[in-house]
Amino acid sequence: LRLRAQTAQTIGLQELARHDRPDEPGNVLLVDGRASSQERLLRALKPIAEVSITSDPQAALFEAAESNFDLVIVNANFDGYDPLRLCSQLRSLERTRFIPILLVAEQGSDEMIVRALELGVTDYIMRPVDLNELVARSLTQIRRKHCNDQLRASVQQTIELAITDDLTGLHNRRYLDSHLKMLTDRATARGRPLSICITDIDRFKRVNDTYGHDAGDEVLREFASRVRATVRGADLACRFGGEEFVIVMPDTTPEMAAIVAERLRLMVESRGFGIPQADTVLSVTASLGIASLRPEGDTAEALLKRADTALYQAKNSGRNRVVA
Ligand code: GH3
Ligand code: MG
Ligand code: MG
Ligand code: MG
Repeated sequence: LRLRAQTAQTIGLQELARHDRPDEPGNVLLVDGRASSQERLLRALKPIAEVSITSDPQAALFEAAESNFDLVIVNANFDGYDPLRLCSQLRSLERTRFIPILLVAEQGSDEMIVRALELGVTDYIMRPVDLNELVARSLTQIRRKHCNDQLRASVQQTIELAITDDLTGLHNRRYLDSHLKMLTDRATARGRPLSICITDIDRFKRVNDTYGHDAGDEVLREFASRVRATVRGADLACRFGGEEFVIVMPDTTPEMAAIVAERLRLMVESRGFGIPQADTVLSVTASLGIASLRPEGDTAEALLKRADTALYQAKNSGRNRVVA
């Protein structure tokens, strides 16, 4: 009878392995203090997942933060170590908080299971472990993790699309509108400087009129890439509309902003813009207006307005220059 039961169990596992694989193989981290159970669980999980094994909970946390696991199985069989500590650490780290945790618990440890569920452990299974159950519960978690990953990625992608300018890949005006106030409020609260620069390509209409709209687009893309090369990581660069761009520079004094703007002006002027469509290289210049946050009290709108007025002056006083 025992033999038959074992055979049935083995067949059951193989069936599961064959017909019930997750669409992609799962990545499982098995944290288990005992070599004998490590071996047994590994054999059951192998057909459905890539399995990494460790008996050291601290190493487990490290590994989980480094790799992309779909499931962490924590076997509560450590001498003198509370496995819920690892579970709670996994839940609190940014890089591991979405990984499902399957706890393997001792019979009669109801209290521990309740605490585990409270701190965010996803599921549990009792010892002695029924391997079919282990595989079934693991598969459920791996599938759900894959679904959640896809969902998160597509939400992320949707957000990216909504805040990105298609043509240049810079942020768009919607993003600027929603972030400028936040950045100026934060600078004011912390007593930090903040400057912005508005730049507009000179006589851009001529590019379109002479070489066509596609050539104009090419100039916009190249211009954006020079903007990108000019700004720091903390700066926010966006296409404000048409051939107008805005750079928000936190922690930047008026003097520093003038240097950045002048650097961008030179970067545009000093090297021609290649237009493959027209097989030509164009000289392009831009005018720039800068303004800085007034510490005594200011608004995002007023700041933008002052930069825009400065830009207008740059245009009126001959273009290809920076006005503060
Ligand atoms: P100024 O020096 O005074 O700025 O002159 P300008 O010709 O650059 O300014 P104007 O505002 O008269 O013209 C801007 C042009 O930018 C007009 C419009 O057709 C063009 N434009 C706006 N958006 C796009 C775009 O996405 N692609 C292309 N190719 N052109 C665009
Ligand atoms: Mg204009
Ligand atoms: Mg222009
Ligand atoms: Mg314009």
